[in-house]
Amino acid sequence: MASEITYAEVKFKNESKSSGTYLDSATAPKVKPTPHLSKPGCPSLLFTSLMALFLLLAISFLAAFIFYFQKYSQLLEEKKAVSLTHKVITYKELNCKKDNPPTSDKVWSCCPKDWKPFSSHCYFTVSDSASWRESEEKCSSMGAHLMVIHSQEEQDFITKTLDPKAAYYIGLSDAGHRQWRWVDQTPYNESATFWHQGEPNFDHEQCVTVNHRKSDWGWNDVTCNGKQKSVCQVKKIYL
Ligand code: MMA
Ligand code: CA
Repeated sequence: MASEITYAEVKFKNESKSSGTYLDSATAPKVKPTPHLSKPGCPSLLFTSLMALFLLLAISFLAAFIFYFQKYSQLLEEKKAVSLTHKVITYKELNCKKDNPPTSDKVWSCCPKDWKPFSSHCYFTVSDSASWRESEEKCSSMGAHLMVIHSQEEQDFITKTLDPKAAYYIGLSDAGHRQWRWVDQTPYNESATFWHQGEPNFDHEQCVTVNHRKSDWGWNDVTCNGKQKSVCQVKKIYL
């Protein structure tokens, strides 16, 4: 096995003389200097190249990892958005009646079991009391939203079935600065509102209930965290 030893300093003694160093270079044996690829403390070219290659690889892997991680996160977000917008609601039972005359090419108009039909919608009264937000979430979990009232007939239809001693959240709230908004994004039409006399009366009351006062049903603005019953609404299903 060949091994390499590098001498940092070599002194030559003259054989013929008992002591002393060579007097001239001609008499000194030719010592081939070991080819130094590097100075001490300086990495060899091979080592540097390997390190560079390794660094390049590491950076490439890191870049690829970041790239795919971002792609994956984006994909997850999209999937979440899709599952939110395409939420599957299963109604175990539908009550259908033949529309006469049919409003579309579909013949049957249906409401989920225990929901009350009126015009093109179905209504469900939630007797558990909750905040406005929780009530809306409850409706949403059933594929519905808090009731939106656009006519006196619609209000009369539902209030006939309600308890006059209770108040029920409807899908109307103040988006700020008395800007009333319906949960289904339909426009708030001032001329089709049914506020009780003197209502709405407090800026901090940003949610709305329908309740019975002095022999009539009407709207009252209330604080949104108060626990109230509620009415949900969903479009009829046409088959
Ligand atoms: C309560 C509360 C209000 C409502 C008034 C009407 C005292 O506050 O329900 O929202 O406007 O009653 O008197
Ligand atoms: Ca009020």
